[in-house]
Amino acid sequence: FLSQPQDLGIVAVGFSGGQPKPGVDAAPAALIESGLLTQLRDDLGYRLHGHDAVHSFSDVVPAQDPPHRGMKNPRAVSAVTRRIAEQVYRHAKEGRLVLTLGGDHSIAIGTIAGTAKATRERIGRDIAVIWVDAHADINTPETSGSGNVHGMPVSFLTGLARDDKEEFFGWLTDEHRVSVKKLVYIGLRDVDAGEKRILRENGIKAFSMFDIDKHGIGRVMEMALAHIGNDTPIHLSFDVDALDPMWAPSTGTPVRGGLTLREGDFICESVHQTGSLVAVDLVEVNPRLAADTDLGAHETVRAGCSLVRCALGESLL
Ligand code: 5AB
Ligand code: MN
Ligand code: MN
Ligand code: MN
Repeated sequence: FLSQPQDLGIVAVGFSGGQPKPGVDAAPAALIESGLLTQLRDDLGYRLHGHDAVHSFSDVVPAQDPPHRGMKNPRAVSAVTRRIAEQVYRHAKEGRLVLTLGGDHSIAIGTIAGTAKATRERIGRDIAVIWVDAHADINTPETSGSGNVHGMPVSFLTGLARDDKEEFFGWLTDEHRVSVKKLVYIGLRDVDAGEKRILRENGIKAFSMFDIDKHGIGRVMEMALAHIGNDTPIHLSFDVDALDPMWAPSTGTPVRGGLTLREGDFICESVHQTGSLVAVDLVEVNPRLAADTDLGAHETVRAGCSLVRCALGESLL
């Protein structure tokens, strides 16, 4: 689907406003400092675009941002994700693969909106989304117990949550949205009661850790890709907390009983192998957390780099 498959658009976003813990904004710099972009360029042969800056988009973050429908920092998250959508859109419209380094998972409102719109305009196709996460991130403002928008991106992207006002994600239109039928989850193990109801009522395809233990990751990936259908452009949104905290302790909402690093890499390799990948997000790495072990942050960054390299074809022989 890409007209320039060796051209990689980079969107590095140091944004943490979708959740309360500082530090997730430091992830893009940590990933880049550990050599990720150099590896993508020198070892995997990508031509990089937009890699010279880590964006904070502080110019669109308002000084006052009281809650709206229980959402915390709603104007900031809305404005920042809108800017991210524009940047991702510009890369994707050129036919480049787009890699976004977050940031908390609220940024996926922008990344997926951007690829969905660009892919429709460029080749007239709807994208599918593979969401790899311990969490479903499909709360509406009304079902959310926390008010943290990083637990809501999928509801806004699918249109299950909507708001008329531009400053509260009202800028999202149909061209930015994805169908619940083109969404697949992998790695779930901490899903809120309200989210379970949403998944059930909308018939959303989800492979939990139970399914992975039962069938093995190989079979789960076959089923996940079969659900999406051959020859569908894929946006992979990878929350590092899908991995077990043993591999990725430095993240805001760790949940035990997760994927091994090898299973995570395998998911990314399988998606790469389809040849249909149009965008990848890596989110929720927080180098400030579990930094007491010091190895914690380093290991998490290293795991994140590995996932991205696998999604971009490192393991191809
Ligand atoms: B993450 C929770 N469901 O809504 C909520 O890390 C957690 O992007 C959301 O997956 C976790 O606050 C968001 C309890
Ligand atoms: Mn998560
Ligand atoms: Mn998430
Ligand atoms: Mn998390």
